[in-house]
Amino acid sequence: MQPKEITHPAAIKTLNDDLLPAMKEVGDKFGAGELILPFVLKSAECMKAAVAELEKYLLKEKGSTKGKLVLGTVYGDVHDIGKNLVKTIFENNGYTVYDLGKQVPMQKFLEKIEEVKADAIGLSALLVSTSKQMQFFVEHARKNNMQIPVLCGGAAINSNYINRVAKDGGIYTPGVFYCKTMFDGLKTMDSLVSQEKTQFVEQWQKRIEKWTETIVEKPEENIMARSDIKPVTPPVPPHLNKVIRFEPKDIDLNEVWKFLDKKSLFVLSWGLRGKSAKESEAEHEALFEEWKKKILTEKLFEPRAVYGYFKCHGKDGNLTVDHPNGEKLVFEFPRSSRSKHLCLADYFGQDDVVAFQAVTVGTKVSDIIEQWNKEDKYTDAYYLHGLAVETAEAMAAWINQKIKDELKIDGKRGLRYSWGYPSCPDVSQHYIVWKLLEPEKSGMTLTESGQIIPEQSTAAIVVHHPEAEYFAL
Ligand code: B12
Repeated sequence: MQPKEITHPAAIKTLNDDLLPAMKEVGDKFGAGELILPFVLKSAECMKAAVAELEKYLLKEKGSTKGKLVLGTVYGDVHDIGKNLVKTIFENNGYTVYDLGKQVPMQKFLEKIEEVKADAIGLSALLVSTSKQMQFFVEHARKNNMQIPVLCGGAAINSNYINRVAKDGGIYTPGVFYCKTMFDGLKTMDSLVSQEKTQFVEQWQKRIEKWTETIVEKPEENIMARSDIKPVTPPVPPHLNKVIRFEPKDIDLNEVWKFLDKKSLFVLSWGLRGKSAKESEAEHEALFEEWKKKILTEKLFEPRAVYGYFKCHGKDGNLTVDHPNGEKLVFEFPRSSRSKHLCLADYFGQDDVVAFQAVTVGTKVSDIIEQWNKEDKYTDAYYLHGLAVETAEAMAAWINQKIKDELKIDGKRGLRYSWGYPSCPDVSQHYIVWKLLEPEKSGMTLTESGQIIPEQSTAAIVVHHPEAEYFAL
């Protein structure tokens, strides 16, 4: 093919006057709830294909990018749907994104920033425990007088946290920006690469100077506080100290999908919200059926589950579980400072029984999602990710029901609590569960921060006590 001597003016015009404005409009319509996320991704796919075509006529001149973003999910965190969406939207709005993947050590970020002279860095995290990496990065950048603006996003962070990270230890003047969505990130990046950058950063600095943290007054922790929960006679489990494992061949996904929360699938995981969602509801029911068929025929999921019953006793906020090897494993559960002063350990008496479970839809699906994103099949990757997420939740409900059936408890008895949620916030307690259930023998391992690999996995403790309820601390 003829080396590109010149950039074809029509190509530039099409890019700047038609395609980029069209993607901008897509973003605005999404922001206004007039377009659902799958259609945003479909537009991004068209944009990618159009730009690929245009590139035949575009001389890849130096600087023929709106800006360079180094992006990744922080160290210890395996969740990348958020990061992938940011990459898709930034790339299809003229930016060059250096995607370093997930579980990215700080050193790798620093090297890439230096290598490509990035205009900004984008950090993503799903859990509070891993979002600390954002603080560590800003502390390092501040200490080394770096000048790179930092964009932060993810399910478990908020502006309060990011403002604190930006201000503690002296305002990090290049800016630390909390981005609730990918489009917030895009707006911030547009300002950071525009002529108005200096003003934009100065306005941010002024805002952060005035910003003071809204401290939520917590009632004095009264260590003597106790809940009125009285232990009950525990149900008799069919076995003790025995780990039950389900391999993919043992799991009928059609059975599991009976526990799937379709509302959460359509609205939360498939992004069907806003005005245009109503019109396409029927369409998505059909899509759900189609995807289930595809997952079964192409074996896209490798569902596995483990659970078991163990002897235990609760005392003074600690739940001590008897490991079959005689070891006493202790879960220190926090006590709520709210009126009932609830604590998970209160639900267990002297000679009691507790069940633990861990489930996953496997690694294969994460690899396929990654592959499809590389092939710019963003929409399919998004739909598959959403179904994987909800199937992981459905697996947890399916096993939970099995435990309730075996313990002959029903109704709302047998609540399952997952670490990282308010009643038991410390995900590092997954390490204790891994000693009891050995989920690694079913393909589930833990990162340093206690996150589960594969990404679409959950773990939980099942409480048989009839008065058990979900509570905040
Ligand atoms: C779906 C979900 C899951 C799914 C997986 C999610 C995934 N991403 O793969 C499953 C069911 C597997 C799961 C598991 C767990 N989860 Co969960 N999960 C959620 C849920 C409901 C939605 C998260 C999500 O995927 N959102 C959709 C994506 C697209 O949004 P996002 O990642 O936030 O990204 C968007 C923005 O944040 C932004 N963004 C993100 N990153 C970046 C970066 C930049 C630079 C920019 C500009 C923007 C940006 O743009 C993206 C698009 O707009 C949240 C609650 C919530 N509503 O957020 C809880 C939540 C994150 N989970 C939570 C927990 C505790 C867990 C478990 C630890 C529970 C357990 N013990 O088993 C496990 C851990 C799993 C593991 N592998 O370790 C807690 C975390 C709290 C905490 N302590 O940190 C949450 C907050 C629920 C809660 N209310 O407490 N979870």
